[in-house]
Amino acid sequence: QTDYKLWLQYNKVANSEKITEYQAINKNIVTIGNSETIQIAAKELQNAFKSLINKTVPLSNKTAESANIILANESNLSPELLNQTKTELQKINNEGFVIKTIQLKNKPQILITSKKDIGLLYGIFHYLRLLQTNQSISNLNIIDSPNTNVRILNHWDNLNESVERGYAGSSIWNWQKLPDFIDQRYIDYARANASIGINGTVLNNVNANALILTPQYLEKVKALANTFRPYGIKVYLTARFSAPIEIGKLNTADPLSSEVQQWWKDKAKEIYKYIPDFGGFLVKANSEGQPGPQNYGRNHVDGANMLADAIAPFGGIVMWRAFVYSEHDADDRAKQAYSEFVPYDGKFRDNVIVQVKNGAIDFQPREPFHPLFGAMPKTPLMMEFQITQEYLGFSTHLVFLPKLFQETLEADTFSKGKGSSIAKIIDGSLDNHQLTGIAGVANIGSDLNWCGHPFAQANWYGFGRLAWNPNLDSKTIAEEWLRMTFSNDEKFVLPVQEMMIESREAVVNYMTPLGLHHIMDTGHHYGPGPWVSNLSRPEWNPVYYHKADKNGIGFDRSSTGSNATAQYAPEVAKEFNDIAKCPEKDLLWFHHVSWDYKLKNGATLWNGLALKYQEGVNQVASMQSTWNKIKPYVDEQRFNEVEMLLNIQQKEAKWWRDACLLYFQQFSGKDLPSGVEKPTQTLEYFKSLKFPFAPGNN
Ligand code: BDP
Repeated sequence: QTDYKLWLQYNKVANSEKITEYQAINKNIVTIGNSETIQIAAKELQNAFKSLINKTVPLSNKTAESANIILANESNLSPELLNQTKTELQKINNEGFVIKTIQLKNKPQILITSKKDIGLLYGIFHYLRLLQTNQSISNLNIIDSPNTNVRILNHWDNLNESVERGYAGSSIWNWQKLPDFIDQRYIDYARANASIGINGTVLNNVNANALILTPQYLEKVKALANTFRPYGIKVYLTARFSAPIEIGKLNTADPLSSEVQQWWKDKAKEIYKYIPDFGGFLVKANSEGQPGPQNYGRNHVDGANMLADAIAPFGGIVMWRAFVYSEHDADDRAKQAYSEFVPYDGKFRDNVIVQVKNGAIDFQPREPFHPLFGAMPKTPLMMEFQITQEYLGFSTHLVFLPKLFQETLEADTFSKGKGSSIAKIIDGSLDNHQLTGIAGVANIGSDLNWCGHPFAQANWYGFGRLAWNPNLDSKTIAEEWLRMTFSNDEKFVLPVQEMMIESREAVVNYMTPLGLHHIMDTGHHYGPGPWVSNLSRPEWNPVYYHKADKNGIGFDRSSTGSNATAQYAPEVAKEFNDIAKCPEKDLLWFHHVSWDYKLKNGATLWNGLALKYQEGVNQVASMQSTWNKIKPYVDEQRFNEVEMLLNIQQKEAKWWRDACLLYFQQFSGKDLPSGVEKPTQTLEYFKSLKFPFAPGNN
């Protein structure tokens, strides 16, 4: 099946001049060194050349006359080769690479070199991307290194093989057959990740099961770690804080108890016996009912540092999540992580990194950036994005997430004055941190096409590319991905690229325009549920977030309300706090706004809101019409799949629009403006829809 190959389709290059150029330059692959990684790299080149340029390129360990593509890390370079790449090699880090056209005896050659062999693997994938996207490969001088050191997928996979918030089938980890059966998928998974520079994977759900830390499972984890190792991917696990009780027979998990500390030290030692390069722990503690240090009157620092001390002797790290909110202080959930974590700035061990979601609530179609970014300069913070589309139409809706990711990464926190972007916080450059990282909650499952929607693969791809370089432009990412995954024909690439870029704003418009958020239906978070008000905790209810009443709509987080705006640097706070200056895309996030309020385009808030919902529906219609036009460039199967999925998306965009507008209309008491289609169903109908078996909600 075509989809299974992801962005590594290696379709034959259509342009015959390019084929000739590529054939002339790639005559012989030379490897110096014999690690598994270098062998994988050479094999990948051979396979790719065969399909891209229809050529069997031999492999040897000696350079022939000319047109060799030489793979060797720094320590294996001959003095002659080293001489030609010395300055470039100084500019890369341990995972970086250099791709340079050099001369040997006056004959041009391509040298791919690095500090470590993993750089060679990243280098060949970069090189192949040039061919896949039909770029020139003469006179190359590419120097590239990842900007962050932990580029990691978070699998929310359970041991029973279900996936929390997974919409692409079940888990790809077959715990039952591990450790003896190594599914080809594990290798394909590692290869795909290596091709975009992902170097870590957390195998199991943040809502953790302590059993993963028992010998029976560690054997299985070890088998996966062995499979991933040559691809540069380290394995990490979630640590259930109460594991010492559940699997250790202790009667406490108090982080200050010496017994507990010793238990974790022994556990770490045991894990490293199985997996000598184990990456470390990801921890969700005292959040949504998960156990944590607060159960014992201790705090996040006590908990994180205890685990960090246990794992430090072996070089592991602790990724401690800041996704916390408590029911006892529900006046504004958006403020809680900041209040809880900022006092601990600078108090965590060196091998702890705090993992923060992009926004302060929960992976919404749009959120202003999380106020913790910029507020903890003495603590390394890593980004947590969600690649799986929990609140964005699952794997049914086409939404290109790198556009969303880029919006957050570019946001200016002003923490050290203008230019203090989140990208600079994440890559450690702003506050001078060595430990840096980006996590993405994976959208991968057992579906034949990995991600459930052909275009959802672009979100995995784009996440990896942005983790490598948080400054990349999402437009470039979309273009690369389209060329590699479908076709290099500009008549295809340009319109579909535009469609992808637009898709993010489309979902915002038909679900939660103008700063609305968390109005999805209970539990599954799929369709609209702005009316929901019956859940036990106030901040689980959509009505808590939109606060619609006859005076208006929106959550007042300004100084007249919860004052969440004060958690941002003064320059940012000033803007968000002032209804006239607040970007309209975030208006109802920060302000309770009257229905008659005049928007910048002169429309009243009610009319503007209704028109945004309609615009979202129109955008999906235009995505459909783009897709219909590019039919000649896409294979039938993928064309049909996307066509059907866009039809669903169109239907559901209308569902969102009609359900939300009918509901909010009860408060505004106003008619729909012209240009907005009339709903064909009643509010009662929309309220009556139930989805007891929606996927991912387990
Ligand atoms: C929310 C999900 C929930 C996760 C939680 C988390 O609804 O399933 O467990 O986030 O990130 O988005 O811990």
